[in-house]
Amino acid sequence: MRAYATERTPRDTCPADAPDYPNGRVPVLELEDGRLLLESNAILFYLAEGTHFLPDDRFERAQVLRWAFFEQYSHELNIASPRYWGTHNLPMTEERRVTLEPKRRLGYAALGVMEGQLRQNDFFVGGRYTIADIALYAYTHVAYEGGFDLGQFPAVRAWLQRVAAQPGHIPIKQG
Ligand SMILES: N[C@@H](CCC(=O)N[C@@H](CS)C(=O)NCC(=O)O)C(=O)O
Repeated sequence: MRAYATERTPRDTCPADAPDYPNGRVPVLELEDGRLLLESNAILFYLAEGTHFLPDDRFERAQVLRWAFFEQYSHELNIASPRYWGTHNLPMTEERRVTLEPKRRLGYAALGVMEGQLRQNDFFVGGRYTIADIALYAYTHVAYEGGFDLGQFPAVRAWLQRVAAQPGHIPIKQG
């Protein structure tokens, strides 16, 4: 199994209309038989099947999906993009400038939703560490690189520490 996740996939070597990379984006998981799986949360779901990172209980599995969809629709779009512009030194175009304020507002709103959940719970689903936590940890722990201040979210900060303390945790900047 191979995973392509650590580098940005250049558009010129990975065109959007290539059949295997219809979105021209990483991560992509390649299975032993050559099949490719796109979308980070689909990959998490696939890898977690049959492990304690994905609950067996029907309602809890649906809750994992709930947070995965939340991550894609409310969190990643608003928190990861400004970070990406900064970490990749992209110019602050008019289009980016116009979307920055709404992204900031919606990103903080998403962090507020997380804060509410984590005030009552150590982890997002079922009181234990699951792929819902992994999905949300990814861009939350580097949100400061996109200009987000987690100072007003103590429960989120405590949860970040709990996730980083999980066995096998590998920091993002360690290969
Ligand atoms: N919804 C996708 C988003 C993937 C995505 O946007 N990946 C970025 C890097 S984190 C990318 O490949 N960007 C390349 C580009 O936009 O050209 C997922 O969660 O897998």
